[in-house]
Amino acid sequence: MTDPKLSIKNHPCLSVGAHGKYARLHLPVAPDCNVQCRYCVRKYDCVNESRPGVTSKVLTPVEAMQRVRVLMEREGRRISVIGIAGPGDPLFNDATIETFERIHLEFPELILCVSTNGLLLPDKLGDLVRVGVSSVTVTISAVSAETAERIYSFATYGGNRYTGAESAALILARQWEGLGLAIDAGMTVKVNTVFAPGVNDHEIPFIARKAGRMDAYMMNILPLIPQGGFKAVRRPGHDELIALRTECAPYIKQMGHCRQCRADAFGALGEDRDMELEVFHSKLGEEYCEMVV
Ligand code: CLF
Ligand code: SF4
Repeated sequence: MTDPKLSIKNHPCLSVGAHGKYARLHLPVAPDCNVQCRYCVRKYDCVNESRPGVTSKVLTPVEAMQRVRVLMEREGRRISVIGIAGPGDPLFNDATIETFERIHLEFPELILCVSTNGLLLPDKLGDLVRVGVSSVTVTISAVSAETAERIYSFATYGGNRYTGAESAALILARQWEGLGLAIDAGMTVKVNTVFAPGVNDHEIPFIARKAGRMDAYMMNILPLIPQGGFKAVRRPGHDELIALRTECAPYIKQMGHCRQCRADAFGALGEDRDMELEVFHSKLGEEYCEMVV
């Protein structure tokens, strides 16, 4: 695992000082998801971490590794973090651990970062530690099962499908357990919370307080992108987002520079190179590499 101090200092999401200086590369190797958030339209990237856009082209671990090699060769000094953030839940896809393992063997200096809905975090934590992941984001948008039930419609776990109150309670329990275990394992843990006005705003300060008490490093409150079953819920305005972050700030450090980037994003935050089509020839091989980065 990367030195925890460096994994914060050089991480463009965790450090305001690093966000204009260092780039992160997201590898879209995780298409499947084990829960259904009601605001998620599955043809897009996971909106717990990303904004909807052109669907990411899913890469295999081998293709992901080629992308890492090409970009490290081209601008390695600027890249500090490799993240896996979808398009589904990274921990529900075996390709995630395999990809991290390959990267860690070849580029041990890179900070490895994963974003998850948390359902599988207690089960996969040992694998994440083994392959060198030092930074974890868990999306937690409720503290009560009633509110969680309004957010999630089902969960698949251990071969069973859970719905209603049962799935809400399962998801919440696993999220908080995973968060605590990841902190105990020495990881830097960020909580992402989707702010859906009228649905969970009253619980967000409680999430902040609980996560702060457990020593999570940072909270990122993301404004809802209204779609799917949440189409009728409005997107919160800038002022109410700032007010909520201010209310939560005494409990846990707040992130204010998130760009809700895509599962295949590349560049410094806000650079928006993820929206460009970059076509180039790999210096490393003969293969022609067409990438959306
Ligand atoms: Fe990616 Fe997320 Fe890691 Fe950053 S993004 S997996 S913590 S390396 Fe960053 Fe993008 Fe916001 Fe995420 S700006 S959506 S917070
Ligand atoms: Fe969609 Fe992400 Fe929720 Fe899965 S965890 S349903 S991909 S928003």
